Amino acid sequence: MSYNQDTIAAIATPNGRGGIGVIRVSGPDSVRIGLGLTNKVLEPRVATFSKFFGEADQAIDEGLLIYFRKPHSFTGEDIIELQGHGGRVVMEMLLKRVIQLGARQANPGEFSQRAFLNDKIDLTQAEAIADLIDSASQEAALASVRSLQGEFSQKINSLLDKLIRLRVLIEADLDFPEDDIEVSNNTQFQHLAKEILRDLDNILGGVREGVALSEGVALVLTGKPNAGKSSLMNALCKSDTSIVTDIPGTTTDVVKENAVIAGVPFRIMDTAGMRMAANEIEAEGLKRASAEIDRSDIILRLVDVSQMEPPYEVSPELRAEDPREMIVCNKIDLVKDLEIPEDYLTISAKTGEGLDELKQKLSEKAGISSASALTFTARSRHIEAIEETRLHMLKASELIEAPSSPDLVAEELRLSQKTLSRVTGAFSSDDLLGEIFQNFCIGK
Ligand SMILES: Nc1nc2c(ncn2[C@@H]2O[C@H](COP(=O)(O)OP(=O)(O)OP(=O)(O)O)[C@@H](O)[C@H]2O)c(=O)[nH]1
Ligand SMILES: [Mg+2]
Repeated sequence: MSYNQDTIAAIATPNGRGGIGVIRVSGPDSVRIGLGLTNKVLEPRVATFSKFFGEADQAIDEGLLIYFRKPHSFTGEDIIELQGHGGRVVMEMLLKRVIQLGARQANPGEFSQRAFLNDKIDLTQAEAIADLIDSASQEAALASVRSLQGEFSQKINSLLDKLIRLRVLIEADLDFPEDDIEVSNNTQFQHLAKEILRDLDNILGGVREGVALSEGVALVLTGKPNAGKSSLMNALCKSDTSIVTDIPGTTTDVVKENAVIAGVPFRIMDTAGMRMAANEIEAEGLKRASAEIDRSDIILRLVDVSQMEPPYEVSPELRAEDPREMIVCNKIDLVKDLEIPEDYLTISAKTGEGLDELKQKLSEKAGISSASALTFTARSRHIEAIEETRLHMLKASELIEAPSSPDLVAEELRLSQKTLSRVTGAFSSDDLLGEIFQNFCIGK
């Protein structure tokens, strides 16, 4: 991806009132713009206090200006950072002046995109910046910092090194493509291929945890009408987002809310109670509910125990049908001497009883017992790339074992390397880059 080597500028601090507001400028005209604003020649990495002058030489603000000379800057280009007063009008006047002096308003994520294009960071690090800013919990933030510092990239790069080593060995055999791989080499190749597959599996485990941390675990609440789904949603989110009444069929559409449970961000979805639809609205609600269930990571099926008859052991209501499903018995405050088998969770969405245990179980089911020091943030696209790499590696491994012609193995290894390189962005399409950076905030 090539980019216009023009100079970009943006307000980097959030919109609103604050003690300080920051404007970032990056590109070849930065120094000239700094001079135009302050009438001062800037020294790299020195904070210069100055007035910031407007078009008619009047001061429009005063503050600090710092110059980072290329390539020792975030983007790898000349950067100036203005620290003025953090009010909307002041910031907009300053930005306007910077644009007048030759910069253009930056697009979302354009600074990070330039950092990527100038090899200052790779794609996983760029994504980690956005994840860090969007972190919904401390665990997610710490995991983003680990990705930003390159821990995730290092794992991918060391795997790529192994892959390249195997490729070089196999390609040496390509001089004799009509023959099978030499028997003496075969064992060594098999060994290396197996090692790469093992590493891929290990990384995949960590990446899945990372995705849950950065994208949030999708949790759908389902069950019969009046089971208490909306009450539970409100209890988990500590809000009253979802309407609760004693009329069955209160919730018709999918109600969404985010909550951090035991350090793990969840996207919770309350749905319409499962029953034969009474009318068109309810039928549409049920259709939406099943679509969310299909896409979810965890299905929490809530059962109203006050409506059940013992013996509970044989109740079909308490049998999970899907590995993602978790059955939870609600309204235990209404039932005395309950003899529910111990492995079922019993709660009261009303009194809060059993909710701590439920939260613990939810974070365990999400696959993140406690966000460990080894977790880094990751995205679904990383999982897809690693899974695809795994398929090519499996094929390569089978071909080596067969044994078959080295050029077939070489092709699978080439594809493995290409697919895995997508993670760090060494092989990536302009479309993918556009999609990643457009979701960043302005000024980053
Ligand atoms: N005693 C008791 N009542 C509860 C509990 N949880 C929910 N309720 C009551 O049960 C009724 C139904 O609760 P909702 O949360 O609206 O149930 P729902 O599953 O969302 O129902 P629909 O949206 O109609 O499918 C309300 O009157 C709640 O106050 C509980 O743990 N104990
Ligand atoms: Mg409801």
